Amino acid sequence: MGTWWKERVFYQIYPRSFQDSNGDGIGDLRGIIRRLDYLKELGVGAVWLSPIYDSPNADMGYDIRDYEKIMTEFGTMEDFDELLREMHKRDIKLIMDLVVNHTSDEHRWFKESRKSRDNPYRDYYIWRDGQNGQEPNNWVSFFAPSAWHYDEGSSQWYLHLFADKQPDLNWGNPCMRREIYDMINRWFDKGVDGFRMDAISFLAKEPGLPSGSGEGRYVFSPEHYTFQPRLHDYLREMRRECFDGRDCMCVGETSFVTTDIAKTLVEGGQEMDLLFQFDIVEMDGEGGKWNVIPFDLSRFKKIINDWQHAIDWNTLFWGNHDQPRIVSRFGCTASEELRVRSAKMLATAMYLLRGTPFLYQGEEIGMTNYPFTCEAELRDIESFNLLEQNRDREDWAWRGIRAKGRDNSRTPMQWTDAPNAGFTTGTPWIGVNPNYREINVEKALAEEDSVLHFYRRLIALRSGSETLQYGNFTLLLPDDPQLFAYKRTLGDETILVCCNFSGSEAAIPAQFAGERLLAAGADGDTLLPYGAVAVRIE
Ligand code: ISL
Ligand code: CA
Repeated sequence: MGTWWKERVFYQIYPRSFQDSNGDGIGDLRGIIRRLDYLKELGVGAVWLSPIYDSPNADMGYDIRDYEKIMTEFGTMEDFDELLREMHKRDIKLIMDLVVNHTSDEHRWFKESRKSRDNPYRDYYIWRDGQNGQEPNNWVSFFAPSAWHYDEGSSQWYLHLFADKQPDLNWGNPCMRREIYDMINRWFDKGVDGFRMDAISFLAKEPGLPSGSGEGRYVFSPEHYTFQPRLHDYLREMRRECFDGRDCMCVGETSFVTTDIAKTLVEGGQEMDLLFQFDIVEMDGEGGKWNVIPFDLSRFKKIINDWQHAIDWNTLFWGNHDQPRIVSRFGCTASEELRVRSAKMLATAMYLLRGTPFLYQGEEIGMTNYPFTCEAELRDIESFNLLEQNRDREDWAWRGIRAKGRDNSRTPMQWTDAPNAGFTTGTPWIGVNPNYREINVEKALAEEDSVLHFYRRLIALRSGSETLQYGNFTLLLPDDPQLFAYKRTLGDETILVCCNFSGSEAAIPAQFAGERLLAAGADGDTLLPYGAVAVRIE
């Protein structure tokens, strides 16, 4: 017991959209400093900061031009040092985003690399000759039709699993790896407490880069670049070179992970401490995220139960900067009452499980998806690519964007009912959700029953309870069509949680009689639609 990253609640900040301090419409580091007391009062013990490094923003900071310079719009290195100091003063840990599957094409290494085939940096990236004037293989990119881009100057193609402005680094090159480790260590020397490892599943590509099997010119081929044997070598090396011997943590963003692969990553403490799995956030997509299907409670229960038992310690999250807003997604926004209640229910369902909670900014006030209607309102390269490739079925693409587009979670944090929700005095870089007069921090603070106050109580409850932190997990009522329920036990203490995921009332089963620790929409023995209750049993 006593591991800080198991006991603290994490809060993800997307800096561009959190708080602007100088009226340029872009959130910045000084804006974050201004809101640290807010986070402290919420009960947050650690912050994950999405990338704040110098970037041309083809993918909003996930395309890094210089790992050791702060993005000009966000501030200076002095601002960063002050932010870190102010966080530590409040006993809030800071973890940074580590984006090392790729850099920006404007990174110094890539500019060198593309100069000529014999440049010393050539091998820092993945260059290949074409095949009969076409791409070296048929891999599709997440943000473009092909994962290859032809470089006129040196007459070869480079690999980019994401945008063409995000060339993949060649992890087979030991000099490149050394430079990455040195960079990580310099951030540690500054005092940061850990890293969230972006797109970490993809670092090692299958030797020979074989084409994927499937129809069509470009084929989705994750089997050739996820969890390759060498990935484990790189992660162990990184651990030895950077993490060992420090009081730090790292959490991997492990797209495509299974419970079996997860064991190899987190067991034995040799590769990563925690990981983000995708099974929950991929539940409402059929054959890809854009074919939206309804929430399926029995499937949800199975996923949670499998993960809770598969590995010792999970991450618990509903959202992040790549996901839509959870209350619009798996809750209910049909009325203000149901928005508030379902937001509380979702928090109860997820954050009393065994693992480390990661809240995404705005979730704690129940922020919702944005009613996007036209391309001018969008900013995300993934959505532009989707529209571009689906001109023949734009209605389908727009349904996907409204339900799942990443911009839903990137609209500005809603602080007050002042113009632009108190986020900026200028013009925000992306539109503020029109519902900010009803949904904002100031209003939520003033209302005892708000989602925000509920999150505070929930975090305080969890932080003060060894049973909720370290207790065993048992799924209850596995076949109930409305209720998601579970038990946490430690020593002779038992806490039961019961959540109504349906739009109809449900009777609270008799076993849930006990001291009510937390409740939303629990009316006597009835759980109202989207209600939740947590009880301590004698
Ligand atoms: O795109 C995916 C599958 O649809 C994901 O599995 C993908 O691995 C994941 O979205 C990667 O996300 C991270 O890296 C991206 C960046 O755009 C995201 O914002 C970041 O979270 C590239 O750096
Ligand atoms: Ca600013």
